[in-house]
Amino acid sequence: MHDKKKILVTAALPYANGPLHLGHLAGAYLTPDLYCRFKRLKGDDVVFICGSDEHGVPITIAAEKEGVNPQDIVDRYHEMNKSAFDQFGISFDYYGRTSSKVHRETSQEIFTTLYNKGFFKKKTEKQLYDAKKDMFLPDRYVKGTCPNCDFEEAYGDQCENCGTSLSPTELINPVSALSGEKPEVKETEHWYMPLGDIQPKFEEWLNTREGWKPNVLGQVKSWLQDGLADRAATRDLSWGVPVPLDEAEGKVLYVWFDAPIGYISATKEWATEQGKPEVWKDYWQNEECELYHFIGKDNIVFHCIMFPIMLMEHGDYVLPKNVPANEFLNLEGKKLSTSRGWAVWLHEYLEDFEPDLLRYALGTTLPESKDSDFSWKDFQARVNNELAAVLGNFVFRALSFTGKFAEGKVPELIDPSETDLEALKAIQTQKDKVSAAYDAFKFKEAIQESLNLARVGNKYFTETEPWKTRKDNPQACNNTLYVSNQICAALSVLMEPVLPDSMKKLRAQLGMNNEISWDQISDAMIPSGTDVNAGEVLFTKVEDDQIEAQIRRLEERAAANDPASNYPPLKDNIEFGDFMNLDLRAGEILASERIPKSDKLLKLHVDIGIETRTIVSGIAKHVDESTVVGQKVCVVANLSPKKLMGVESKGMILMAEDSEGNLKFVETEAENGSSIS
Ligand code: B3M
Ligand code: ZN
Repeated sequence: MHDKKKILVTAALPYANGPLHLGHLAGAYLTPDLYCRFKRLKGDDVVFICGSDEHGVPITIAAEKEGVNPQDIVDRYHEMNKSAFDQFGISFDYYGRTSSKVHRETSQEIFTTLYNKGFFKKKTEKQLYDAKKDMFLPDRYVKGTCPNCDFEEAYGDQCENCGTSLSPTELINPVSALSGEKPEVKETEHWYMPLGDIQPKFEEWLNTREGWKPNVLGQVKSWLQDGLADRAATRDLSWGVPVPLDEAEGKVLYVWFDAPIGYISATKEWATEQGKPEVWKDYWQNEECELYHFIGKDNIVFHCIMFPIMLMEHGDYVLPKNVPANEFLNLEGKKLSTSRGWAVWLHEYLEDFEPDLLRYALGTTLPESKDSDFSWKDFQARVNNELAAVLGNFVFRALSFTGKFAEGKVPELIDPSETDLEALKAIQTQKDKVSAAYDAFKFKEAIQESLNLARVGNKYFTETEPWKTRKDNPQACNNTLYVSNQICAALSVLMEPVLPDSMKKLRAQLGMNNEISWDQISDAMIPSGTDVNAGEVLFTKVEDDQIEAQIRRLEERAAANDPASNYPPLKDNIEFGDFMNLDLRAGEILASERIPKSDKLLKLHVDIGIETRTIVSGIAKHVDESTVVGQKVCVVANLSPKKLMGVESKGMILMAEDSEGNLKFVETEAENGSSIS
């Protein structure tokens, strides 16, 4: 037995501003769950922490979009996300939320300690301000052109096109995301973390870390190479943890200052829930405790640099032993995008398939060291060719054969052959390989090596031909069944981290209880004489039409979210002559009056060069009546006159309809009377 280690695992706190999708699961939640399940099996003392990130601009912007309070948004998505994780078997010990009282107090305490140590630099500086909304515009409240790559939709904190981290004042042509107005520049005061000053000390610490993934170290080194810049720990916002300083009225902590502290506050709440309120210190304030942050690559700078520096300067907390960040998961070859509807939502997935299938399919395609791709066809192939054809098939062959030809009991092993012994030896070999892979954060490898034991089992079963030996050499047949049952039992623990529900079913078939451990994996796990039963098959094949339905749903939603789809489809071609029959003229509105009893119609006098016409136009709801006089327009001049609400209309004014149904004039610079063709 190895010593029981204290292991504290955190998974990035998802913003409670929308539902979770596949990318979340593959990025930051499945891997720590695999790790924790493995470590628990090893007998380590594991605490697995996550929760909702309920502050920051992503939350307030979501609230503004829906016209509700930020609290309504976080309440809704906190519950929804907590439940989705639960259904996928993500085995958090505690799922907290950063709007809790404990979190507010913990964040304020950490800020105050750092403040008293003289950590922060107070700066007066110019920031963008929306005069119409009367508020400063930090982070995502401003959009504009990226100074690095000219992308026009860059946010004030980051350009999503080139990845550069930005500050709002760096944006070219900034506009307020709230009002669309050009922001003003106004002075304000903030407390900055002087990360650059701590850089030498930080680098010394970083050099003591071992086994960090190259994709993580690469990003960290590049930040360090550029030199760490000061970063504000406070914001001019009303939603968040209030800055605990009298002179900071109306300011809150920067969301990336308070969110990682959420790991600590959630651990405190977990300890209280255990009835041992002080026990959180055994993890956070214990040099022997191993702390691991599991995140996606966009969170690397915060977890690998900023949060460690905060904790280092505070002095009372452990620093991470490793931050095994994943890269991104794409979907069907394209970048996931919630706004464009290119995502598979977890709650939707659960309507159609078992959680274990996705855990396996994602576990074998994880973006561990580079971006990877999830496709529904690959999902089907993983389920059918690996789970059903290899694992499920082996288990079914072994157990149904035992049922039919050994009275449903694990037989005795007597005079085993070389082949029997080889197969039994594979249990230990695969156990060691899987264990080493988990310890090295190589999750795909761990899962593949686990499945390899079932491959060994299938090959062995085929080679030893129990359907033949049962007639001419019954003991050889019994030996095959003994060995196969031991392999099934080993698999039921080996594959437990990735397939918790199915392996529980398998153990029930094998007459095993659920108090399992890694050490228990051996070549003699279930004694001869144990009753086993084949029961239901563990995995059923996914059919083509099920996969086609998923792909269709994805494409339909993407099409519905595509702005181009809101325009009417193009009409059929016409002949040149048909077009030439139209008499289109440049004109100008000279006068406008409302038509009584109509909220749509305007009676317009339009100068079309040759004459002045009366035209009735259904645009009253779309134009500003005070500015229509003097408006240059295009007119269909040879339309047969028509009476509308008692007024004869001679012609039509061309209007363009946008994707939301708003009408705008088609303007022209040509002099009145000019023929348009
Ligand atoms: N909520 C960002 C994200 O969801 C942020 C993570 C916080 S972890 C302390 O990607
Ligand atoms: Zn850019």
